[in-house]
Amino acid sequence: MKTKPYKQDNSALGYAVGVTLDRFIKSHQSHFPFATGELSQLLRDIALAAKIVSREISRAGLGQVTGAFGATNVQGEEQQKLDVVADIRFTRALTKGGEVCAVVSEEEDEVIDLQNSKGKYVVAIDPLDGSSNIDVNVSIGTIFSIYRRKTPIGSPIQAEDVLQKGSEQVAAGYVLYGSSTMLVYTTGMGVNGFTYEWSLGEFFLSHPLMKTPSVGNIYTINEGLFREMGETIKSYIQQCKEMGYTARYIGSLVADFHRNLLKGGIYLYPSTKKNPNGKIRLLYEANALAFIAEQSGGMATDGKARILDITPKELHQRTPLFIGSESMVKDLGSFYLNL
Ligand code: AFP
Repeated sequence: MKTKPYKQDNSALGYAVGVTLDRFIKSHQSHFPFATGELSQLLRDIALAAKIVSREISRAGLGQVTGAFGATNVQGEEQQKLDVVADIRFTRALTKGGEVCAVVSEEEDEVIDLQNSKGKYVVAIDPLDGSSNIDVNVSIGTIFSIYRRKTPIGSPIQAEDVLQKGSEQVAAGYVLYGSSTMLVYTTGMGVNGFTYEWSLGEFFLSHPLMKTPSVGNIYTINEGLFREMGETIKSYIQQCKEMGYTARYIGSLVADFHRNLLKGGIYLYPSTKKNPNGKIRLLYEANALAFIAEQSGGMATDGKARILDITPKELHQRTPLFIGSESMVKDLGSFYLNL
């Protein structure tokens, strides 16, 4: 009988489109010397919670999960029911997994000490980013940063464990609940994106080794705040218009960032009169996206320094954020003196 050998596609060296997230994580674990599998398990825990949250979101109009929860978070923002649901789902997954000792969440005033004497990782998370878009069926997301704790395992959690610079992240990512649900993450060796196939209950590699275009033509900013902005940023916006750039603003950072990552562009949230330190939170929004931006060839700055070099002083610290295609962020730099 004539047979035909099956031709395996090895060309992508472990980055073959269609590989499951689980298999991908496992096959890349060996790239880390002394890997124990805990970070891999932690990423799986996050993926599991993301699937559950994705399910809750997809039923948002049907269940009783839309609308305000009736409380405000530490930042004085009204919590939505799905904010609270997502916070519970992710915290539960991180607690059960056993690899994490502490969680910093947008929805919690204090650090959550998981009372896990074996956990060596700290997670900073915005469980549901873009809350104002929940009730109107527009894309929202989850953003996470993973750090190795600084103090010895088993000892009480200290400020130095949670207030680490973005450059110390061991992994970071986001989940985008959009026209499909995607998980995009990096462990410092490139950025990979996985699309969720709900009927199979699996994330599959769909966007291997993502690279952002170094030039784009999209600028993303809440221009409704124009009057509240400084002169420098106003001039930059004017230049964007003169260059014929396209304005795109969803109001969910993950969705705005993801579009610009794929198409090329710049996202700007400057300081305003209302938010003199900017609005975006350093620990669980800016740092993760800055890590991903840099890993995909882009840049992220607060207008003075690289986002990843900022030493945080507070859990819920805010920062101005300018992030996206390298040449666009550099161009913006010519408007700021020390960029
Ligand atoms: P939360 O929904 O998690 O509070 O964050 C929303 C957000 O930080 C970010 O996702 C948006 O890009 C930004 O706020 C939108 O802010 P404006 O409503 O001021 O444009």
